[in-house]
Amino acid sequence: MTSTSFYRDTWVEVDLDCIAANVCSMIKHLSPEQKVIAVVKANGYGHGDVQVARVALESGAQYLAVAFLDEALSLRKHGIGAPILVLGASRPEDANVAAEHQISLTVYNAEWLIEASKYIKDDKKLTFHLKIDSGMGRLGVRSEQEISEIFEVIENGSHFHLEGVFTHFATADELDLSYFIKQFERFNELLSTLPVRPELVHTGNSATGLRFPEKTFNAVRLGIAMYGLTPSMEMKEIIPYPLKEAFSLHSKLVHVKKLAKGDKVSYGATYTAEVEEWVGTVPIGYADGWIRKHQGAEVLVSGVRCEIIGRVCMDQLMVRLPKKLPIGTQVTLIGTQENETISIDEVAARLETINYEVPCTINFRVPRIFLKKQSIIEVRNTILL
Ligand code: PMH
Repeated sequence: MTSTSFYRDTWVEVDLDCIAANVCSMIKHLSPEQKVIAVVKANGYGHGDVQVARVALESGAQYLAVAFLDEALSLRKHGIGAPILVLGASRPEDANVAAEHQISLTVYNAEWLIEASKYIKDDKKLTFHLKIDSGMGRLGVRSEQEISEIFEVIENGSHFHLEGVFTHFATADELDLSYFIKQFERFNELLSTLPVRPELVHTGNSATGLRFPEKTFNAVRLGIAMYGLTPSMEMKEIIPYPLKEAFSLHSKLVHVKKLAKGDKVSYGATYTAEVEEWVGTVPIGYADGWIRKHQGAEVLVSGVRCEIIGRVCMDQLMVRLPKKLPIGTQVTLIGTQENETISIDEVAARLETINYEVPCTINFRVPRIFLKKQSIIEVRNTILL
């Protein structure tokens, strides 16, 4: 299924040893009965869902989570047999597809179950996790009444297996804990009204797992920290173990030329050479997710920070070089060259966003190379699939 070739000089490298180390660190940080649910939605936060899922499971994660049923089905199609939870909303008419593929869905209202039972074949059972909205205001039941209606449906039918109950915190990554504590208390209140407690109870994302493992019950939904990124800048000082950043983004110079004083560069001719200078063209642009806001920012070429000059185009951008450099010289947009590093956090700050958004938005057009022990073990070029 995976295309192993690519024909352009731009790629993402994903160091799977970093993912493995981050999963192992969280497992060590938790108590032995607590499980890790590896969150691989959005193509593994842009890293590659199948490859991250495999390495997370090899490293001791016991469960996977995605946002949508399609993502879960894609993991199944790639031979991943581990339990998978769909965290987002699914349609009741798709319940049988989920049941057939042993994919667990998130449920938060009784009518959904009644509707879904019309679609689930008699020999199938849908496994689901009940979502409690303790204050995120996104998905979930908010009252005891809604919970009892759900139990009424499952007790009167044979189509459903309640495997888990969970909630999601809105502020676990903030130093001010007041809202977090409110949510924790509300979750406990509603949890205590369940007639039976399912096998899995989980509240925690990375921030909660890192800071309050004792408040995550028996599983942590590990996302951002598995990719080696801190859940927030505020939390940087209080991360209990080192996180290893797995994602880097590279390209190459495909054209190098000397500009004369007064020559202009790119759309709008917004950049003018003040003196004679060397300029390189790099084949990455906003259609890859490297958006126009990067104009004026730095990339690494031969270990030196070089400015992106002129507007970022759809498929290309230009950088000012310290000297004439050969075609094929590597350009690192995220990652390390010699003694210089451009981290995802630096890029996020430049874009006035959070680190989560940066790898997620480097899209399918950029092939992913997967490394273990610094050797390439797989290449995934979605565009040729
Ligand atoms: N559980 C749920 C329900 C989530 O939505 C997320 C991340 C996680 C766990 C993992 O969180 P972490 O990456 O902080 O560990 N969801 C999102 C989101 O919807 N927007 O940004 C992150």
